[in-house]
Amino acid sequence: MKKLVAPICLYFCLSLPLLADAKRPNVLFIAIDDLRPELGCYGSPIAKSPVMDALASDGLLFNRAYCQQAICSPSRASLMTGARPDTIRVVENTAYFRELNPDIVTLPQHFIANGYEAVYCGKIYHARMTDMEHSWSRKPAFNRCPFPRKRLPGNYALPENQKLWAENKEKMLAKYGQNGSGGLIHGPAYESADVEDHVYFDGFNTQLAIATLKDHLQKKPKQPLFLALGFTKPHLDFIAPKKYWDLYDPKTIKLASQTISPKGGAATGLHASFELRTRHGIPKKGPIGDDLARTLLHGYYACVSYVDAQIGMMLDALDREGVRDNTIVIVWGDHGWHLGDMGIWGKATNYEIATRVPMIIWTPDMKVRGKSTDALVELIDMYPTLCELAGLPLPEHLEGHSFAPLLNDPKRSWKKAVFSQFPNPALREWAANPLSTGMRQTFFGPLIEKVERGIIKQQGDTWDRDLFENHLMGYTMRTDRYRLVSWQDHRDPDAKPLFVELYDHKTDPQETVNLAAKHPRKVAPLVQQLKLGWRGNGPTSKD
Ligand SMILES: [Ca+2]
Repeated sequence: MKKLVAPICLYFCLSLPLLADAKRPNVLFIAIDDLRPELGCYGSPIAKSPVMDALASDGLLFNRAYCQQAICSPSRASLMTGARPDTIRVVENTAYFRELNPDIVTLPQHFIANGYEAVYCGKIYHARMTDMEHSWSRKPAFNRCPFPRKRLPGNYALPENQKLWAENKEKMLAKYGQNGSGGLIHGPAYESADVEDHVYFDGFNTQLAIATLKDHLQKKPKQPLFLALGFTKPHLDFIAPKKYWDLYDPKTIKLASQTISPKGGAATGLHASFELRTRHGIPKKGPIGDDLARTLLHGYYACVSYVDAQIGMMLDALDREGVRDNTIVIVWGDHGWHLGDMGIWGKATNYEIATRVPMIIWTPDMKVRGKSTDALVELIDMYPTLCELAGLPLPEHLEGHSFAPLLNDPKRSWKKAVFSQFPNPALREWAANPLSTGMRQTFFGPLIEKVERGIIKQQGDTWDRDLFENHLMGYTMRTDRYRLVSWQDHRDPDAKPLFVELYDHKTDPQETVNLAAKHPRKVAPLVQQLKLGWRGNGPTSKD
């Protein structure tokens, strides 16, 4: 034995740092804005997504992944901090998680602390809340990108659309002033221009990410890289190069099949499609006609295919640079989207269509490939998962569970329930902010009054304007079989819910009938289960 001591010691002394570097995988972290799980690999007969389909066929597809809140900033802030919206107090788009949680350690920040370089291209956090100081260790290689960033007015490439956007901007500013016009300035809801991919933001950012990968590998070949690439499509406006529109025959595009609100559902559970209606050419009230709906769907699918093609270029770059076999790839969407489903357009609800997200993971050494899992998982689980897969310790503040065990055993039993939340969709602005006076003065005023009348009628004596506008929170829980939505005053967790919804996915996967009033015996235990929260509904032990 004694003879072995010296060589073993020598081996470890010399090779541990090298081994650690060589074994620590890169992470390609791909975020897609407003992508609902409508891809070929999710069974869509329409969407053309060959790259993501191929990734899923060699990786693991999550059939039941859910966001924590169906709107950009809260969803992303929760995922990136590993803490839930209520914990970090980010439940609308303008609250900055870093200002409210100065010391919280984000996912890329934790990777940096463990020896990684971390860099982002495109949209990872929301808007200007980029957390540059803490979450990222370098800037992208702008100087090595083969294309310049084009500044397109309103993000449109076609002059006629740029003109419409500029005219609308002038009109809204004149009418409502700077404060009341923030979300109202838009041009058309879609654009098909015969331009190259990099002319628009997502194509440019893909090239930038590829250039940054090359730059990193040349400058720091031994340092593992956390590369985040965030796409802004298929978020409105549905803008994509013409060649992606040409992939689809509009005649084959089917409109939403469930176009009315849930029977007996919460009057406060759905909004009046504010985000879409701000666009030029979209009716400011009333239904969206079938022809327009079909064009909007066409635009959405074109954007999905555009993003899919960019992911293909990014994955090809990993292969070309020889790092694919040491890179974890994860692709996710920040929330779902109602494309006319339940009669509305947009995100920002507590229902399945808005809370369910696409998620695909691929790792070089996963043992099971090309499978999907029905396990209930949440975007908040990504932080501990990536830590586990990269061999990093887990920070104590995390409120999710690593789903790494599912990679090798996709059918194992897992969480009992997952959780999302959204403040009153009907009486909030599109950024989930409380309604401003300015909003009520816009063309939305009558729409708001109409939904408000419905809420007052449903709630009777429990209607309270301040509570419903500023303090109401819908907490929703998805179990294997049910979706429960409990509308309550978030300031008092013990108060009786103001309204409860129950949907049975075994018999009603589109959530068309609220069963809560008819089945109080089913509701009671589920309300108790909801109260146990994520801590009381974690993964079941296999043994
Ligand atoms: Ca989003």
